[in-house]
Amino acid sequence: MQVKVNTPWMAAKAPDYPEVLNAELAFFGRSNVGKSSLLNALLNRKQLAYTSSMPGKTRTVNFYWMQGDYYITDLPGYGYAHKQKNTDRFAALFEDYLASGRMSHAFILIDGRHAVNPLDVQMAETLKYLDIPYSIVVTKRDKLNQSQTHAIETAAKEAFGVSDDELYVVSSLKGRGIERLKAAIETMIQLVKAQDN
Ligand SMILES: Nc1nc2c(ncn2[C@@H]2O[C@H](COP(=O)(O)OP(=O)(O)OP(=O)(O)O)[C@@H](O)[C@H]2O)c(=O)[nH]1
Ligand SMILES: [Mg+2]
Repeated sequence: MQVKVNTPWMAAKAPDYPEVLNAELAFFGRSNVGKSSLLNALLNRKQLAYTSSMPGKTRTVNFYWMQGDYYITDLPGYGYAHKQKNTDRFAALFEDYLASGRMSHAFILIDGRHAVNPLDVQMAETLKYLDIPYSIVVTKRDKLNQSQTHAIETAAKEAFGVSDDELYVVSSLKGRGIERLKAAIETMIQLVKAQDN
């Protein structure tokens, strides 16, 4: 199995996942929060990861091969499903992925324009239970002013129990905060590699 640089490896269930690499970072978050857009911003690509203003664009676990030999996975958004059939399918997809033991670190993306959502807190609890370290990424910074940004930062630190170091505020549209996140990911990958050696 060889993962291609320019195409994501898409899998709905564990037997279809690609070979494990040095590390794997995952993007979680509600539908439409901007997971795929952030991935594009990190990859410096406009439309490698499929984005849409219609929620529910991403429907599989999409593995993106990153230089330095790790994956970032783009997941479907939770909290959105047209039909019961989709709810069941997504539940199985998340169960498989969470149980896979592949993740080195998770990012929970939250939309800065909304109050902290219980679904995101629940996701954080699940990750904690599974002993998977996580950080919070506030998205769509370009839609927020200074005081709104400050308010969501404070609320996120409180609700998710993260420190300033584990909290990122980005705009994939404008590029704001992307360099800091990139640098943090770089450091994480080096640490994981050092631990493995
Ligand atoms: N203003 C602004 N809009 C953004 C930003 N990031 C994403 N969006 C918009 O938000 C919408 C959803 O973005 P996606 O990246 O597809 O969101 P997603 O989380 O991958 O959505 P699902 O795949 O449905 O879970 C699109 O219309 C994007 O253009 C941002 O930084 N600023
Ligand atoms: Mg998406």
